[in-house]
Amino acid sequence: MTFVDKLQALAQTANRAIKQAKTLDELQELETRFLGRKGELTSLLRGLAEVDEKERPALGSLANEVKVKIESQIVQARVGLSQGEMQEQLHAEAEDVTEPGTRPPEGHLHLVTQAMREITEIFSRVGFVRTRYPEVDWDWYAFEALNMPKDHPARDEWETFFIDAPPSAKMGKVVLTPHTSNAQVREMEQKKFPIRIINMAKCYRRQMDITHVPMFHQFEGLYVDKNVGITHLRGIFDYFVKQFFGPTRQTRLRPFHFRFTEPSFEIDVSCGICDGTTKLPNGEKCRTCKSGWLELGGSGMVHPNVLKAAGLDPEEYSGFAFGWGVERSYMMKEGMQLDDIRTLYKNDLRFLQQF
Ligand code: FA5
Repeated sequence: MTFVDKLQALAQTANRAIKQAKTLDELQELETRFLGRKGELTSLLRGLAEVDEKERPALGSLANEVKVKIESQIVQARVGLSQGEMQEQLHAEAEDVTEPGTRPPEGHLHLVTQAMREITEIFSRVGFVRTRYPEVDWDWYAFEALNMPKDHPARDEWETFFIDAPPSAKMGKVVLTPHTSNAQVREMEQKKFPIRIINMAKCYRRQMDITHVPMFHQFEGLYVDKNVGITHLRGIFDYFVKQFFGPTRQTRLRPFHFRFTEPSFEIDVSCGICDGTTKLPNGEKCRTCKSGWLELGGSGMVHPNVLKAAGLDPEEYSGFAFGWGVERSYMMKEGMQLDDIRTLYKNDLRFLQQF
């Protein structure tokens, strides 16, 4: 086989192999195999030394042509393969931006938060402004200023959590507010009349059973000005109850006793299940109320001693206050017969998603 024959055979083999290469890696291997320092063309060129000296230049340039040809075939094949690979990758990674997405599950506010927003809105329509007072407060504002001196037995009902913090000589110990009534004296001290506020906050008591939770919410209304009377109290209740519970619901004031109001009342609202009749349409006795009334919360005219504790003259100013549980009010609104109030805070979505 002459040198030329060998050269042509190499060119053909290289051409075929390059055409058949399927990946860029394979092409790289072929480049090394034919054109590399230890490649087939290089070793063929070594054979030039044995060829007649006169023929050498012509054969050398022929070998160079073959080399250039193989190089350009490899470059072309490389372009073709990399475009193909890119197309494949684009196809594999393509995203259809018009495809409808998967909706994340939609949540909603906790029912107690929903109730608080609704209550705030109802009172704001008649000029009551929502205020926020500390949920950790001095004994003075939670009890003493509310006409409950130290060690008074009335305090027992507010089974209080005390904070392990240094007491103040003037203000006493630090407590987790057992009710929202700490707002009363704090608000009156500012002496901006008329006072028409709704204080809504967390309350804490050492209680836990099917009708009590250790952390719950109350909303406290306070209206103080000159010449505020029980008729105002009555009017506001009627308004709230009809807005929150429905236009057919009635209110009732029942004499009660609180140390910080005089006179004091429990407020009842007519039962929405039996419409205050104690009987259901099927003749059975209503199990929600038993008496036709549901107890909503406490209220009364601000006690003169409380006005005095805030620096006001009871001869000049008067006012009413009320404090109701948000959780209980909401349950009455919905006609819910929750057999355990703690269900509200168990975070069981099967329950919460119903509201
Ligand atoms: C009070 O807390 C008075 N401060 C209310 C008040 C304010 C009277 C202003 C007069 C003037 P009482 O302890 O009854 O009152 O609580 C009021 C309401 O809070 C109750 O009717 C109930 O709805 C709710 N409540 C009380 N304790 C709990 C509890 N542990 N869990 C859930 N709700 C509670």
